[in-house]
Amino acid sequence: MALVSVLTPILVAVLCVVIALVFRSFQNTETTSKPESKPKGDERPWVDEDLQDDTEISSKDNEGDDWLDSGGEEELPHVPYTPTRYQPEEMLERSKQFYSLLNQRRSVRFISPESVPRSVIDNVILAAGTAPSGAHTEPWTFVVVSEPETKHKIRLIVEEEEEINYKQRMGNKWVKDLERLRTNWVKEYLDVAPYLILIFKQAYGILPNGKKKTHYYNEISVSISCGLLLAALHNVGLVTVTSTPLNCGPQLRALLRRPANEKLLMLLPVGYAAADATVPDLKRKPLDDVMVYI
Ligand code: IYR
Repeated sequence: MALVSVLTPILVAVLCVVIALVFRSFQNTETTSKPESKPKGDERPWVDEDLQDDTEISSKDNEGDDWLDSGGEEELPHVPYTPTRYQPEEMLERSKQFYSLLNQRRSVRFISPESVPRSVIDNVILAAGTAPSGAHTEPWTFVVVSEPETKHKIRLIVEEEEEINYKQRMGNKWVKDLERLRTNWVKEYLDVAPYLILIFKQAYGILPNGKKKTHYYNEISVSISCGLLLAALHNVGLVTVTSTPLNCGPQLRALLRRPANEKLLMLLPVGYAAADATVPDLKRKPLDDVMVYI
C-alpha cells in the first residue's frame, strides 16, 4: 500500500510527460509536413506554396537597405511612336487571318522527337520577351533544355510529384474534371520533345550591385509573355502543352541552378506534333458567351 502511494505521483508525472510529448509531436506533424491532400474548402489547390504571388512584398522583406530606393533608376527619354495603320478592309482581313491562325492552336501531348532549329527557339523567346511588364521590369527567365539527361531528370521529378498530385493532392473533383482530357502523371513528352522551355517568374529582381528591385505584377506580366510564346510557337508550326507542374518548383529550380527569386510558372515541351498525335475534340465558346458589348 505504502509502495502504491509512493509510486502514484511518479506514475502521474510520467503520464503527464507522455501526454505532453504526444501532443507536441502531433503539433509538429501538422505544421511541418506537406499537406498531401488539401483540406476541404481550399478553393485554389492548384496554387502551390512556392508560387505564392510575391507582388506584395511583406514589410519584413522591405526593411533594410538591400532594396533599390524608389526612383533610384536613371531617367528615360520618351520618343515618338507611329505604329502602322491599315484601311478598315485590310484591318478586317488581318483580324480574320490572325483569328483563323490562332484558332488552329491546340494543346498537344504527343510530340515528335524530330529536331527543331535552335534559331527558331531563340526568335520565339524574343517574341515572348516583347510582352508588357509592370514598370517594364521584364520579370521572366526562359530556361531552354535540350540535353537528354537533364530532360530525363526533369521527367523523373515531374512524374513523381504529379503522381502524388493526381492520387492525393488534387482531390476527386479535379481529377474527374480532367478525365475527359485523358491526362495523367505519365509525361512521355518530357523525354521526347526536342526542347523543354521552363518559364520562371522573378518575384523580385537582383541588380548587379546586389540590391533587390520590386517586380510589380510579376505573375501577370510573365503570364502575358507565356501567351505570346504560345502564339509564336503556333505561328511557326510547333506545338506544346501548357503544363504547370504542381509542387515541382523548388526541385526544378535546384536542378537548373536558378536563384531563389525565380519561381517556376510554366513548363512547355516544344517540338513538331507527332505524326499520330490526337487532341480532344473540344469546341470554343461562341462570341456571345464570352463578350458583352455595353
Ligand atoms: N498539372 C497536371 C494536371 C492538369 C491540370 C489541368 I487544370 C489541366 O488542364 C491539365 C492537367 C498535369 O499536367 O497533368
